[in-house]
Amino acid sequence: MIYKRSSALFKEAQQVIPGGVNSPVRAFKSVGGEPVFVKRAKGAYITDVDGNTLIDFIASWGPLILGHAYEPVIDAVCAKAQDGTSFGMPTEIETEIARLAISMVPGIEKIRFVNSGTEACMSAIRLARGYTGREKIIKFAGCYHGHSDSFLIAAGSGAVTLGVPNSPGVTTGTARDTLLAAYNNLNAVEELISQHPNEIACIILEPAAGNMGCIPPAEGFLEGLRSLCDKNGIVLIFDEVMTGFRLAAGGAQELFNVKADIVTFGKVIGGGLPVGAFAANNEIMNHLAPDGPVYQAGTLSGNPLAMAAGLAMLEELNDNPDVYESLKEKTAYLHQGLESVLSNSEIPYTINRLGSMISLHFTSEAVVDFESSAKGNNDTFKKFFHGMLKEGIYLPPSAFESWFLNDALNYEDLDKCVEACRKVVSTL
Ligand code: KE4
Repeated sequence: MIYKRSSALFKEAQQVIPGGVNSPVRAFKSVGGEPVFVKRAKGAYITDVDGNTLIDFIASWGPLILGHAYEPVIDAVCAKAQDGTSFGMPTEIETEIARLAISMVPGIEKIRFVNSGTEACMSAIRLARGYTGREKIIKFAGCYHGHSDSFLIAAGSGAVTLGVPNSPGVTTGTARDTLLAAYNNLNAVEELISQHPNEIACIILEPAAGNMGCIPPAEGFLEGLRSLCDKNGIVLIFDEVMTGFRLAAGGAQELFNVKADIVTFGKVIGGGLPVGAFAANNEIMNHLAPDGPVYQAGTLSGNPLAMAAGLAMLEELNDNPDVYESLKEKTAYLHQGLESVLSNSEIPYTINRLGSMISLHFTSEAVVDFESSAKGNNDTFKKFFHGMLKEGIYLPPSAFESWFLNDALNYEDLDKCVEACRKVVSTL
């Protein structure tokens, strides 16, 4: 694979954009080397600026669950654009997609659209704080909810409890209100609740984590959080930016049959355009401006082009629910293929999988939280990533990410991924 043009474009980009990218994970910092610049993509295949064709296992970090440049989405956006791109006034299509999302997702009665998953999660914790009158939040080490200050908090020393900023610019005051627990550890949550009686507004988590690699919730974990929140008047927030409309039409709430109080969305709900959303029952959502006192706003929220893309995507998923079984079977097939290669190698590995999310960790330990995910051998991952890229397989450029399958992938593509894995593993 030649990356001459990508390399030249990267040098140019770095002159005018920090790190040459508009989102850090794209810069290949954790795998080394230089990012690939995309020219176009269709279905499961990316064509980069050097003319290389890559089989895509990121799907733009999740949104493109039906593949790139999906006709109904493209047609909807092109048609909508003829009528104008933005008005800052209410439009009918916002109600249409709101009605459809509410019909697909359990337990929500109203939904507010924003422009990113970050905005959705940031607004959801403000709503929870406004609704409960409490200030602290509990999040889990390794879960990512976007880049707003309350979430850029790493674990304190020792036991994962008092948050400390993990980015300059986040104040200690903000960090003080973010409490941390280890994912899948109910006792840690109980401990925090007993240390902070009546102070905790919400618990926010990825109901199945995708930002430590893919980590499904342990048996009883979600149910346990639901009952702790009920007992202590705490709002349970499922951050379904990744899992929403991906694990099932009704997301993780449907898959695990556990109800959150507030659910956040991103990625799939926008069909590849910038859309985030947060939703809850009327009692909670009616606290939101302009009906209620909790303020939240956005010039491009509910943008007609983004709504057209999202509506077309949700309609496709709602009308063809078999896609979830198809994605699950393809991901299981891939899992089996990777196992068949790795189990015959000397390399310690663990594969986690849930629905169309899968991740490969170069550790023999079970990966159940951030600490165990961090035990993966990153040097091996780097070599694996670049080896697979050379074979035309595009994986997430970080060991702390989930792979996302799209339904445009066929079994031949999956076999190519397994064959590439076989070749690369023999060189590790
Ligand atoms: P955005 O602001 O990037 O749209 O969404 C933030 C977010 C919130 N919640 C979850 C569970 C998420 O996974 C994300 C964003 N995911 C990352 C990938 N792990 C986006 C990729 C990037 O940062 O460029």
